[in-house]
Amino acid sequence: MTDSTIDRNPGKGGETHQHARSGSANQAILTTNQGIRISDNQNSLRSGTRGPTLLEDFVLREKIFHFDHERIPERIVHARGSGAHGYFEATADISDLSRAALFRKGQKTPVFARFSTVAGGAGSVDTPRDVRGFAVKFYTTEGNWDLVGNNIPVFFIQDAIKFPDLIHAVKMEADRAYPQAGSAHDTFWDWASLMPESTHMLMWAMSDRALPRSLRMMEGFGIHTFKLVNAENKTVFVKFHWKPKLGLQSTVWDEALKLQAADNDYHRRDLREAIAAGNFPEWEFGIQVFDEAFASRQPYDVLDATKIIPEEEIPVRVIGRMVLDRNPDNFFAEVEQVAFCPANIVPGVDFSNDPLLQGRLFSYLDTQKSRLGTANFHQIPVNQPKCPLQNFQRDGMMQMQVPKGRANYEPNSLAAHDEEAGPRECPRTGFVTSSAATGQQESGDKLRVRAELFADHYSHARLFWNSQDTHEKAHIASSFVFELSKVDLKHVPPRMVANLRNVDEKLAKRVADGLGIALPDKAPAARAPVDMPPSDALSIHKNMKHTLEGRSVGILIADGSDAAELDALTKAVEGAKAKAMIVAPKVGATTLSDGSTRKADGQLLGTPSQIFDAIAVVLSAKGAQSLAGEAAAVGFVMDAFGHLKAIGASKEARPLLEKAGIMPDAGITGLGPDFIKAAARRFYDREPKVRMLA
Ligand code: HDE
Repeated sequence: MTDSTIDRNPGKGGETHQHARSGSANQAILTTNQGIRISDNQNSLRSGTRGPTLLEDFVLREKIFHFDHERIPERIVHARGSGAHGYFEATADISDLSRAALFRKGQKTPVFARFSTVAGGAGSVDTPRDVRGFAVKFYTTEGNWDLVGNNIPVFFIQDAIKFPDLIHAVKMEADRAYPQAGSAHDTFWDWASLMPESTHMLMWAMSDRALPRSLRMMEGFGIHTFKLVNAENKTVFVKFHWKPKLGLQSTVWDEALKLQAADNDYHRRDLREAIAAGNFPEWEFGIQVFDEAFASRQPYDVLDATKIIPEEEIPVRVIGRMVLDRNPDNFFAEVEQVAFCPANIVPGVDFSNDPLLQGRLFSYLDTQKSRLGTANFHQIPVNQPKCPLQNFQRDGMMQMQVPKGRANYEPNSLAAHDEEAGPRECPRTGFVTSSAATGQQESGDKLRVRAELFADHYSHARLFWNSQDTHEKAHIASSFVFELSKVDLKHVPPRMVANLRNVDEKLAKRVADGLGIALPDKAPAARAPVDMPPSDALSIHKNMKHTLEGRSVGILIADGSDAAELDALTKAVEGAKAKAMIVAPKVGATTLSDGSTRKADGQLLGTPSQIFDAIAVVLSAKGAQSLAGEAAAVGFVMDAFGHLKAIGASKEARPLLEKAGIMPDAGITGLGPDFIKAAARRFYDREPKVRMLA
């Protein structure tokens, strides 16, 4: 036995073994939470060698007790998420629009961002068809601003009062606790088909927006209309946008499904590895600014979160960038405990009267108290503002601060010196609600009603549909077919298709045909939809970048692969700022043509091509012949073909491609520069060759 092993065997002659790792002289010493040094972390205290464990063992009790309480209630929505630290940098002067310090040109503000799926639990998978949360906490010099948005610019509902119904319907069904992380089930479509206001969001959720390739390749949106307020208290309306530097990229549905088996943690791993490798994810931050006059001219209500403002009408003006450059040190302490709240706002930004936003202002504070167990959750490091925080709020569970003195109320006249009397409000620089600042009156009867234009449920769904290209339309129609095909309640799919007839007759027909049901009568629309000019900004395909940057290429090799070919290819992939990952039947060592050996990054059976953006096959004739008899190798190339990826192959590797039934196609190349060019994109034109879409 060496001194670095632990002897768990009973000792000779009945003596108790207590050998633990013995560290070097400067190794940290293990203690209890009270700082008491622990002599033995291997054996609990018992009465005699084979006797009962003693209650006196405070080391054991504290350790187990802490462990028993290691989990906190998971978020009711957005339970599964990944996060990172970084900074926001203001790159334009918008002092005419907002007095917020974080928007001063050149100002750098630390941020913490968390991305999430909505429906699944914390232990679910990363790639279901779902909306992604996009929440950013800006630690500004004037307090924390939380922009808690999604990767889709609209929402399912117009009024916060419907949120619990939406979430109950979409999450796992109450009696059976499945499905875990998807909307393809009875209760969701039952609810959605009865809620025509959800139609626009459904179009987005059925599109490839709900299947992002990477958290680094999706847009983010503040969704609601907010306000910016300048130093003269002049206000304008604003929508917030995040645009990824790597461009938009989504997976295809079959790929997303298979990714759930290939790597549950696909997005989480991708984000962490990119940051660890110094490939810091980056987004441009943009604003759409408009005024009351613009708002009142539109055929929709800007306070309705189921509507967008077309970028062709009001272009997005880039005013900053966010870079995520540091991984969390501890997932629980930071990603799990981060507490976002849309009500956290700074002077220079303000809320609008969007009835969905107004409901959120209350909800999040409440949820954090129950989730994190105390009103003092703002003292958890990831939630702490990075500017002075002083008030007379006191005590409560887990209070970490130790305020001095008697002054815990104001006004007071306790002290001769101001600093001993505690803080006072500051009308000059403090937050002022914009309507109060401008003297604008907000009054009216107490009513449970929505403004008239909220009754238009279809115009924007139609605008979205009309803005998609042929491939995107086929994906949307097919997703409706897939999701509704999972619904057992026979009356629900026709009701949904009846709603879709208000969006587009052809879409409704494609979905009905795909389901094999008769086209139902058109659902009556509460307000007749209007036609709006298509908007390119709504299409992923029109906003994709043909680039390999930030992507990964899987290279399949086996014994006998050509060493020079492999080296040249690896260099070319890395030169295009992508990751080259070697996949081989044996992970330890593959012997190449020149006798050298290569370690693989992944073993063939556990590393399917779904996890790569493009693949290359570098095989000798013998290697290709033997891999043609291995289902995992055939599947590797067949799936890459089905997922519309570029495939580079040496001449000798062709038999494997033939075995996989791969046809000639623009994305099938040799291993030279033509492969690097092809690997920078997907080949959507190939799709009719590989699957039947609705
Ligand atoms: Fe949330 N939402 N939400 N939500 N939401 C939560 O807060 C809620 C809504 C969003 O990474 C919860 O801390 C209500 C819209 C994100 O920690 C909870 C309503 C949008 C996250 C909550 C909405 C969002 C949440 C659950 C209707 C897009 C994850 C745990 C009025 C703009 C934040 C938590 C993170 C989280 C309530 C609607 C985005 C329960 C009542 C619209 C990204 O408080």
